[in-house]
Parts: sequence; structure tokens; C-alpha cells
Amino acid sequence: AQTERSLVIVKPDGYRRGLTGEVLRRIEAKGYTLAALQVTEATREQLAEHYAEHEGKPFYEPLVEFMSSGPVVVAVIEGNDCIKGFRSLAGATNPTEAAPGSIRGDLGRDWGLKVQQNIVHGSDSTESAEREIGIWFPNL
Ligand code: YYY
Ligand code: MG
Repeated sequence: AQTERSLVIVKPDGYRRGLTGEVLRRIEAKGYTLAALQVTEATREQLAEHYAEHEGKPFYEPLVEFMSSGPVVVAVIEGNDCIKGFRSLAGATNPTEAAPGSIRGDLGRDWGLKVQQNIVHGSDSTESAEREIGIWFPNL
């Protein structure tokens, strides 16, 4: 058991569909707290840093394009093992495969090949969480 922070993004599809409140509700219902929250339009620079590990992959350009297609809601959440815990709340990357009960499983749709429209991002390790928090909240 460990108190940690994770970076969560409600992606443009989630924001556009009015699912921000639902995502935040699930985060709070799980017992995590919101340490920071903002609505913003991501810059190419922020996205290039955020998704640096995926640069060069076939889905990279469409992903960055999609992530800059509208406002996103970026949050820092805090709680016991919340990195793993939020990824569990989010469900598998592909909404078609994500388990019912998860955000992507309950609310995600299969938009053809557009796996990137899966509503949320969540950090995958303590290192990525701290790195990502630095990109979106340089003052934290
Ligand atoms: O961490 P997570 O978001 O679940 O997946 P990643 O493997 O880090 O990929 C980041 C992001 O890229 C994913 O949320 C959707 C998109 N993506 C894609 O469009 N097609 C893939 N084959 C893999 C990922
Ligand atoms: Mg990832």
C-alpha cells in the first residue's frame, strides 16, 4: 500500500460527449482525491512529450492529431496505489475488449479502427506519473 499520484486525462471524445463528470465521479467514488484539475487545449509540444514512448508507431500521428482535436480535462489524482487502481477503473486500451464496469468498457465504443478514442488516459508507473505531471502541471 502506497500513497501515490497519477495523471489522468479525459480525452477530447470524453470531453465532447459530456463524460468528464462521470469519469471524475468514478475517481472520487473509488476514494481518490483530486489534487489538480484543468480544462485545456493540448499543444503539440505537450503531446509530443506526453506520448514520447509511442513516437514512430503507426498510431502515433493519428493519436496526437486526435488529442489536439478539442479540449481535454487533465487531473492529478491521489490515493492508495492509484496508478494501478485508475488503470483498472479505465479498463483495457481497446474499448471493445475493456471489461464491463470499467470506464472504457461501460462508456467506450468501437469507432472502427480508432482505438485512440478511448475516453481516458492514466499513467502506467510512478516514473511516468511524475514525468507526465511535470508536463501538464509544471508548478506541482
Ligand atoms: O496506456 P493506454 O492508454 O491504455 O495505451 P497505450 O498503449 O499507452 O497507448 C496510448 C494510446 O494510443 C491509447 O490510449 C490509444 C492509442 N492506441 C491506438 O490508437 N492504437 C493502438 N494500437 C494502441 C494505442
Ligand atoms: Mg499508456
